[in-house]
Amino acid sequence: PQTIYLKDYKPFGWIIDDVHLTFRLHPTATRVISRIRFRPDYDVHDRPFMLHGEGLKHISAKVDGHEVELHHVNGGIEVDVPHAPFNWEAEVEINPEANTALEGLYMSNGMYCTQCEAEGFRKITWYPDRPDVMAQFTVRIESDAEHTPVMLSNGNGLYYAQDNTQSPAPNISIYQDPWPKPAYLFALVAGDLVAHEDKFTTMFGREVDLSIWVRPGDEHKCAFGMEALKKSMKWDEDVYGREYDLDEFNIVAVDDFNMGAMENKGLNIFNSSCVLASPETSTDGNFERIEAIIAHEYFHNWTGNRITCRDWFQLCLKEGLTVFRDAQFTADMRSEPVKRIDDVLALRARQFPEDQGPLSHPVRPESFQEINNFYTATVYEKGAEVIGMLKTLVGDDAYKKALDLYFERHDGQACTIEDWIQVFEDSTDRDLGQFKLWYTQSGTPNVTVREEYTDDTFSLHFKQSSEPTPGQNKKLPQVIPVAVGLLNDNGEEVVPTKILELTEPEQSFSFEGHATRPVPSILRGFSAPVVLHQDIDNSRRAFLLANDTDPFNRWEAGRMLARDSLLSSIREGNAPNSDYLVGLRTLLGDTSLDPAYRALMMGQPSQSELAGVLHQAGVTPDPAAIHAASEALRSAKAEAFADILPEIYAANQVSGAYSPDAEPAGKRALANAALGLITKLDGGATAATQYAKANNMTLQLSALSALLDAEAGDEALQAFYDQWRDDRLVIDKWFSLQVMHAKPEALAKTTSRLTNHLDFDWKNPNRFRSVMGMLAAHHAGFHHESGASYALLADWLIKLDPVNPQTTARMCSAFQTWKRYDEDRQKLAGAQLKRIAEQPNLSRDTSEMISRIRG
Ligand code: DPP
Ligand code: ZN
Repeated sequence: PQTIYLKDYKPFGWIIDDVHLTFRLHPTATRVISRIRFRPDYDVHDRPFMLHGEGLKHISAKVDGHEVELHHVNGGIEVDVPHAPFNWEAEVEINPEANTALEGLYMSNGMYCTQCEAEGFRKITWYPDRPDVMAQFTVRIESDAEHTPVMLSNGNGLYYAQDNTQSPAPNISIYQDPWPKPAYLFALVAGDLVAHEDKFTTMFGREVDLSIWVRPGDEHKCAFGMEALKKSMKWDEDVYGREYDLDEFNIVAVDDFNMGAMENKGLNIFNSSCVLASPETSTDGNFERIEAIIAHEYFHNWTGNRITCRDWFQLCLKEGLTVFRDAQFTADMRSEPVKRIDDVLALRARQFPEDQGPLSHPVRPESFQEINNFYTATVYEKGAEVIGMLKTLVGDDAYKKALDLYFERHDGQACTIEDWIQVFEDSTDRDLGQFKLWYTQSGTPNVTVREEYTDDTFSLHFKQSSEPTPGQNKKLPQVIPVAVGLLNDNGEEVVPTKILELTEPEQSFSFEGHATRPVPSILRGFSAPVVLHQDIDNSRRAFLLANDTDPFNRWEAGRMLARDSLLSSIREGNAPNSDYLVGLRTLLGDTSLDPAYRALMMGQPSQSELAGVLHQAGVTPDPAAIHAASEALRSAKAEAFADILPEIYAANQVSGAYSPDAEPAGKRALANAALGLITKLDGGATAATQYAKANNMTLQLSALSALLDAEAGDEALQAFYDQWRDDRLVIDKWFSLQVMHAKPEALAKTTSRLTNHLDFDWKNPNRFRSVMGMLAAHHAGFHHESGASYALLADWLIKLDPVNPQTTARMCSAFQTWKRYDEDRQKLAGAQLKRIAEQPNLSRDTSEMISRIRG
């Protein structure tokens, strides 16, 4: 496959005045007629005229009314055209039903839908399918009346009617999008859908019709999403001054979808798992995620759609910023510290392993073979961290000024990271040259700090360094904002949070006038995505756990105690650390603390996180030992807290009607964390009672999970299946839970059995992920010494690749950590990677992933 480089970027050479598309829908033979007005971009129009296209059955192509010859080139066609404005008219045929890759126009449960990001539009018609070509679209959809009463596209609906001059009479729908957009934001939906409707009046008085479109039967799962949408619209006005810009806003739920959701202009398409919600079928976690994703896609209307990316290397321009914005939104709607901790947990679970392994790449990559492989934790989550650091460095007011300038200067444009940084330089007079390394340099920086106290002066001596990563051997020092506060022996804050700016490989900062030695709290709020190395003992951590005035670092102190306890039992067989157990006990009993926060405190580092920490420290992780130590710590906590757990459980029961708000959800989270430990003591008795009484999915699922943990879940598992067999999203959970709770040695067998279940519809990405994603996430079982799970996953990747390359390639990252482990495991995993690599006709997506992972 061909590698594409950022440095080779060239503009298209032509400008599009407008695009008219007509779709004559048919499940196996849809006709797409395009009429496009092109004119030369006189600065750059010396190249051949090239249009993308993939898998199109060509019918005709005309330039100014005359049929033209197509010269097929890699990825599309070249055509001889005049060096002057001209009209392009083409007709192609496509087969939505055969489109199992779910890119372009495809069918899901009898409904037509599209996914065009990143390069799906080229599977619909000949077009310059690149984000820097922006145009106004008018779309006419024609279809058989019976099966597709609802037909939607981007922008505003202009016309809907049945054409009785034809027989049978087709439905006709016309949409016009007044805002120029790149093709990746194109969308079309047609099917038998019903709407949950509402209205929103914008800050300047525009009345917007809002609809969430679902299959008949799902109407009762839309209300929460609609509220989330209205909150998002209001928040973007209040916080960023951004108004919605069309007369309608449509969301459609689709069962077969590769990603979470897609921000198509005025017509967002959602994986049904990311929009449909009801108390009976969705957990608190589902509700929170749905609220965040609706916000995310809505916020893209300005950060992504009105201002888009010049090329796909700039993906973080829209994704990093939009993730950052949705995180701000969630923090405002719910709890800021809890959201921050959740985000750091996710960053460490997904981005750190990526950045510390063979898939490491900069937030703005410099080359790719398949762009779909770069919708990564690094681009999204580290991309958002970079924006958070920028805001920390320039301050809130300057951030706001810079964003106003960004919207004013670049509205309607396709931009680069250079444009983004320029806006901050112009509005703050700061040189951000070194800061830009966050976009271009891959790898997670290490920051080491040493403390010194002499003559009333307290000093912090920092060092920063980064390991080599693929393609980048030498690293330059980065700008690292380190938020620091100082406490006295009584736990009072003597120096409030201050931002230290690290720019050198080694740098010191002093605090004068401290008659007694202060205790520093470093990297407050996780002010930079780095690994902090601090040589401090357990008693210091216990002090910070008890006293830190920064809620993130207080949680982090407990986390580090848990981590060190686990590492010392893995490496030296030591019993759980008493500083941790004592400190945590005090905290759990502190009812002045938010229950959601206390629930987070009860967690401990995941097994794969521990494996990563050991690997970074030069120790080969043993998955079985890590598993044993993790279980032992949980049991030790259960015993140590046996007397307080029932009270915590009882005090955090929520009565009355279900609400997914932060407060009751936090209580349920704490009660359920307590239930997990109680189950270690009572063998599942409390969980069984909760299961029997549960009237919402949060309680039902956590009870089932506890029962499975106690190996007392068979009956409940069957009951759960019988109750929910007709609800796809709940059955996904049923599959996942069984994989998650398998014993390490039985994981491959359990998973294999589940793949033979009648409901294992492996072509549905959600179902595939609910099983295979959990297999990969089961650390001790996936890395079991038998290698059985490696082989099973490889079998399924090989099977899925010809059907759906994108979902296959995404799942390959399960193998990204394979070189952490011992030689025997490396041999087993390596053999499976080789087997995948040697498949004939492997997709570009999967072949790129496997070759990067093999290194
Ligand atoms: N652009 C989508 C999102 O991140 C993913 N395709 O919202
Ligand atoms: Zn996004």
